[in-house]
Amino acid sequence: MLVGVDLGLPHFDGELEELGLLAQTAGLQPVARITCKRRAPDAALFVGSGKADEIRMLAQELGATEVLFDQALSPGQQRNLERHIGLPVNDRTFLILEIFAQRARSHEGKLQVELARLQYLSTRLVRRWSHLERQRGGIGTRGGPGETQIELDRRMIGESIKRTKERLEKVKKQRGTQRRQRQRRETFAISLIGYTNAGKSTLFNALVKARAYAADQLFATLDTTTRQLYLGEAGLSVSLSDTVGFIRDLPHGLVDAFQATLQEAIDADLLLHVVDAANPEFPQQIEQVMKVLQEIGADDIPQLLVFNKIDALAPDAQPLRMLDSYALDSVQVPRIFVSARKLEGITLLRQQLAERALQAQAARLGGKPGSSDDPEEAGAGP
Ligand SMILES: Nc1nc2c(ncn2[C@@H]2O[C@H](COP(=O)(O)OP(=O)(O)OP(=O)(O)O)[C@@H](O)[C@H]2O)c(=O)[nH]1
Ligand SMILES: [Mg+2]
Repeated sequence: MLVGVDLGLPHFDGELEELGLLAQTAGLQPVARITCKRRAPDAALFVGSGKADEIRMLAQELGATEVLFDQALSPGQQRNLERHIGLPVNDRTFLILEIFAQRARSHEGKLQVELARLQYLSTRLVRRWSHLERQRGGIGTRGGPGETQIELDRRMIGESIKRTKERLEKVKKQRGTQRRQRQRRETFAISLIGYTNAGKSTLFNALVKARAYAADQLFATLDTTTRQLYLGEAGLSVSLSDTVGFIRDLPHGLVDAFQATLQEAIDADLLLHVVDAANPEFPQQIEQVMKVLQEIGADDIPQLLVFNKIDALAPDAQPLRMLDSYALDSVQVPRIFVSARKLEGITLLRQQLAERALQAQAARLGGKPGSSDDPEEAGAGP
């Protein structure tokens, strides 16, 4: 059962569409959606106790097995809600962590997710041991057997966190060497970035004819895939990377854990910022992507906006020109319209990429004496 609480914030999703998609991606089937309005969250239950009763009754009636909140719950609120409703209660953060855990494939990805989960869990330990808590309450003194157990588990988690961090450090060092090798190759590097489900993997496949996993799920891609893309138009090859999608309110532990991966993924000469033009929320999604880019210090990399899914736009919403510009943080950025699925606009996109790769090459060669400032070439024109 999905629950959303409208606290008057701009990105409130009244249909709980994204939460529903997240739930489905995690393998759950939404049976009902409940939303309500509040000026501020209730300290104990997040919603009022009347609303909590309503959730409990509807959940019983429909046979729901879990309640998911679109907003982040404090460990205390989560615990109280579980007691009140009698079902597991989780929030968006937990759901995203679950999906990342299910999806992670590479050794490093698994370690990163593990770290983020351990950190999330360490603040919420108590609720898994609620029977011990009751026991402690019954005795009426602090420091009973329950508390000792919790402390023990905390310490174990603390040690796991330390171990995972160490292993992660080791993997990162290895990857650092790989990256230096790549930088020496001097190929023009392009990364596909964008909000989750925008169509990055579909576009990646359309461009390199690879078969990256694309699905109507959130976070279909977690690990970065890189391929060579030959641009006949320019007579050169560039590297193209498909990366993990961004989402609003990405859990903090995850941002930290994935920072290295994200930074490496977007360690590019050009970012192809893919946007789901058919999603009415696209301006907010662009904003979220820009925010993450800023957080990881990548907002100065040149961008080319790719407005995807034009096949899904109504006839009266079709673009007038396939290439124009769009104001990103009040800077005009070139924008191109495509349909990765119907392979529309791909040729134009390739031309754009070729142009940029050639410009970069000219700039690089221009730095070296005697190559592009060739006097014969300069005098050859009419
Ligand atoms: N109608 C339409 N659907 C598209 C287009 N491109 C992609 N899709 C669909 O959008 C969904 C998401 O596509 P993906 O390529 O997996 O998106 P992604 O950005 O890689 O998503 P994550 O890896 O989850 O971040 C899939 O169901 C695609 O079939 C398009 O041009 N038109
Ligand atoms: Mg993908």
